[in-house]
Amino acid sequence: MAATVAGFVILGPMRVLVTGGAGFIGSNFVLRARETRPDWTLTVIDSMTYAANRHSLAPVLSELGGDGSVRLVEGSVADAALVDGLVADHDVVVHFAAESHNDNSLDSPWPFVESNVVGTFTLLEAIRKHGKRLHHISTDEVYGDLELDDPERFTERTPVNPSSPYSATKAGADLLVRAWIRSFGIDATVSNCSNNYGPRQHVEKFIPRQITNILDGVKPKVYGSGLNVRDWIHVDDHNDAVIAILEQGRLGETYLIGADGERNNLDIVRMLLEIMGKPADWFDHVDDRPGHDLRYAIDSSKLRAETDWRPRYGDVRAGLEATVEWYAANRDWWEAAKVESERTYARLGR
Ligand code: TDX
Repeated sequence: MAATVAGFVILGPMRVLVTGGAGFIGSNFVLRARETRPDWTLTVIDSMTYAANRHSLAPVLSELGGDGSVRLVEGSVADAALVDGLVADHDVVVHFAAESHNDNSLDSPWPFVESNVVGTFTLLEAIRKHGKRLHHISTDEVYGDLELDDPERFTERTPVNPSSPYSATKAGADLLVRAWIRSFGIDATVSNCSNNYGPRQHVEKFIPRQITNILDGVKPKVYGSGLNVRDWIHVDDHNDAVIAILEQGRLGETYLIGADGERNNLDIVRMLLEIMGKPADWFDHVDDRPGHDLRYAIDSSKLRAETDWRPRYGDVRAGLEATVEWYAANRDWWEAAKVESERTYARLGR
């Protein structure tokens, strides 16, 4: 059995398999890597559920008029035969594929167990068999939540304490990766990031839901009091951190990614209303999400000490302005999904 080798990884030209690469963070990763690491060969595997959109990859897919630099394979990470063949043909796997929406996990938990737990297990077995490098993408939600006035933030040493079916399956996946590192010596790293925002995020999520509501002349919908705090990071900052971990991180380690962007939901809605020229009180309070986590907050000192990564979007407001512009300019990308998503919210009463 191979032992885990701790040390800095220097990667030359390499073949990268991106799971979930047609989803929000994964597609932005592909476009960002295309721009900043032009010598990488990129393949996407994506099950193309409602949360994926092939138009997010238009600049790199020949069938959509792009440069044809990326191959998109439609299939599930829980499909062992498909995953085995793809992993064998690549050097590195960056594992974004996951069911990720808390509200859906409360409504219907099984797809979360299948994609997040069984999918990660399937990938780990292929990584182990072929001796490839894995970077596993996860979330700060695995740590549970913090009180609003707690001076502490999450660190790599915080015990996992998930609240929802979604975060429980992500915690389960993270623990599988750690066990495969310890027991089988696979070459892997893990990152847990705070809430992402930016272009190409599904309209079911908080920020794009409110932006597209306002664009449609509908008031933003705030769950409960709106005092819940999230630690916002622009998706490009997240993906730059993933690339930094791939190139400079230590094998076997977990890194927390965050950009010191703590804001409560009311602050974000008021910022969007101001950017979009609406009165500050032009929103509705709706029923709260069951078990709604109060606050997430990330201490990313380890990542900053061990890599040269620094966030480029220090200012959440500037990032939101750019995001509003993107949704205003890309109605075709979101309009159909918006109808579906609001139908689900109407059924849930939120
Ligand atoms: O309409 C809404 N109104 C509202 O007040 C929606 C959709 C959400 N909210 C609140 C709930 C949360 O406090 O906004 C906050 C953010 O909600 P989501 O966008 O659903 O994100 P969250 O539940 O915080 O989880 C997100 O961050 C961690 C991602 O969806 C996860 O995939 C990630 O792991």
